[in-house]
Amino acid sequence: MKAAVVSSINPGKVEIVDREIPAIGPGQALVDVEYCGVCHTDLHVVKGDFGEVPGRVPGHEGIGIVKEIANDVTSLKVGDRVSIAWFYQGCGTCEYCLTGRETFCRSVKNAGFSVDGAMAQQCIVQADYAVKVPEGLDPAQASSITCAGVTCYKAIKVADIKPGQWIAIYGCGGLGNLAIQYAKHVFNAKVIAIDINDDKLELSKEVGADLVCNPLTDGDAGAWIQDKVGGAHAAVVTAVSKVAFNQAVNSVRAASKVVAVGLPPETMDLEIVKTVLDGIQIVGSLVGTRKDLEEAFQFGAEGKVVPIVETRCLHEVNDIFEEMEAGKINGRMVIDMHKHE
Ligand code: 8ID
Ligand code: ZN
Repeated sequence: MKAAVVSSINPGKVEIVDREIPAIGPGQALVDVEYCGVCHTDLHVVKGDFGEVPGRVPGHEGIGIVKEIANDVTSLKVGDRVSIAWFYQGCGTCEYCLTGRETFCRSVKNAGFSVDGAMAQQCIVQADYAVKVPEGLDPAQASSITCAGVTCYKAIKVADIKPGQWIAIYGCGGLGNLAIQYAKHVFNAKVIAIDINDDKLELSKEVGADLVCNPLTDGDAGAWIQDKVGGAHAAVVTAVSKVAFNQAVNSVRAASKVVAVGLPPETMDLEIVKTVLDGIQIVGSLVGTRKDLEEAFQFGAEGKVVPIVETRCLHEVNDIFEEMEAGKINGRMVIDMHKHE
């Protein structure tokens, strides 16, 4: 099978190689990958931002069809369409797994980082952890919900936003445009979109943002939001820059949450007095559980959330990373495993 693997000689790049189709073990299934979205997390992985993983197959926005199951598998059957997500497997027995917080399992496996992911023609999944794609959801669009969508859906849950309240979404890229859609069309919030690229803000308006702010031309987004709406009731930060995290803290009302989602390898500044006097809560949010993904898929199937995707070939992964780094992608680039140009 063809697979993209993290290069051991070209830093920050993948190589396309021929690999043996992996053999399934107990509890596992082999999936013929149809689509795999390219998430900014893949770029972090390939660049070694979370530790070097040469030879690893990246990809955690995978969608494919089950081709083979192990004898003991009862949760999937051949022909099912399933996802290959960052949350690949938990231990199933620890305090996190048992209390609905399975993504924080200390022995978690992550597709495309600690185990091989979906940027390959075939991929192994842990049957009980592969979430099924509902009827009526386009598989290329489903790939985008497998990480970007569910992550934003979960982050907005964590933000505790109520209908009619203002939520600020920092970073309107692959994740952010879906955060806007979930916030607006699922949680019935009013949305302020913040990005440093005007084309991202144009798209944000198209997908439902009520207000848009470009800090490069409108000035500090924190002050801008305080001025326009008296502060947001919550902020979700998907931007890959500490600047956005700092502005987010200044953009919320007292006793509000700032939900950190983006993963820039930096530290944010946090004014202690403001944090205390304003009762600001800053909380990290990591992808979503299997149940969150099931729900996030369903909103996609109902058309409340429509991922914006463009299909590409497997050999274009490095080009996609360059476009991502340059901020040129609107929505998500999705590798179509059956496309060869
Ligand atoms: O579970 C999680 N927490 C999770 C899941 C998936 C992805 C976290 N992530 C992380 C990724 O690893 C990455 O660090 O979220 C971040 C965003 O991923 P993405 O949406 O896939 O990346 P993108 O498509 O490149 O979008 C980033 C956007 O941020 C904007 C860019 O213009 C782009 O639209 N941005 C930047 I960079 N600096 C900004 C700033 N200062 C900014 N927007 C506003 N202010
Ligand atoms: Zn991701």
